[in-house]
Amino acid sequence: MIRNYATEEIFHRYQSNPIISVDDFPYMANSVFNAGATKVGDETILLMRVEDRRGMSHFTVARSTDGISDWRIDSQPTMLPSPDTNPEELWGIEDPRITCLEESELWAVTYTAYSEGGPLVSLAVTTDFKHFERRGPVLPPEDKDAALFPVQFDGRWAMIHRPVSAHPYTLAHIWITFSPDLKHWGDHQILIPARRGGWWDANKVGLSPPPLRTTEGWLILYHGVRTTPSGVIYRLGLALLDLNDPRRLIARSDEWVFGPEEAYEVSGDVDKVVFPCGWVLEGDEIKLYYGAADKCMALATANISDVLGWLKTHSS
Ligand code: BMA
Repeated sequence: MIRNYATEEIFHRYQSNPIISVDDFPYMANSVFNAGATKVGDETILLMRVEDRRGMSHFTVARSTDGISDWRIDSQPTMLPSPDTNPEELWGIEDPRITCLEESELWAVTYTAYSEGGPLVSLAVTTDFKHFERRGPVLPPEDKDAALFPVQFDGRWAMIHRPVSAHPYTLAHIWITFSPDLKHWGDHQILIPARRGGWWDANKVGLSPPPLRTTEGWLILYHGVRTTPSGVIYRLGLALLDLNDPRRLIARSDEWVFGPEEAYEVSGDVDKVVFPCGWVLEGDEIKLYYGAADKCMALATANISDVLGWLKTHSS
């Protein structure tokens, strides 16, 4: 079989990466990574996961006019875990994904709440990224890597997520589920299965940033977790879903499109990890915000038509 091997990189790292590290912080913390991202007016907002020096995570907002530099970081944590009111947040809150719900002008934040029963998916909404209204846990443990679509499909919200089964032979696949009210979820099905064997995304995959609407379909960036004798490697691949029926997978890349290479991605609290939870599309340019080695925040950019073109020629 003749196939196309990639000849050039599609995502380009910002030359002054990392864009934010704990050295930039107004208070002491262990690490800042895996931020959700969105635009509010002219500003880019990063809702960053910050791990404190006890090992527990909370969220802090950073704002920038160009989405690249001069980040203004809230002087105190913006959203702390609240185990008194929300026991599922006992060991912290992690990896927020932001979706602007278009009809309501409400931002939905899906995040991992680290409960005594394991990590689960929680939902909060905000209008200003200062105050957050918790809607509580929406999917039980173990489940992570969830994000909503910005629009409804036939009157129902859709959410992508990644449950993990306790069954030893079951792989960790990406799933999709639907809800009439953002509270009750059903019609669960596998959306992007983990591959098997020697693939870069064998055994465990998860959604990275929320789905991005393009003329060709919903663009998905997902991570594949490769287990090696020296630890895991988190890399990223692309997929495309049907615009009207997001259960339909139109394309999926065979190669990974982005992986850890630079020193700040290869060495940190967890080595060899690139983990984006947010991206912003402005004109033709995607700005991809990713956690690097569970230690700092970095930026890469890509042209949307290059990304879609690459996916067409690198789909299995
Ligand atoms: C995943 C998540 C991420 C983390 C990644 C690599 O399971 O917990 O928050 O960045 O592992 O450690």
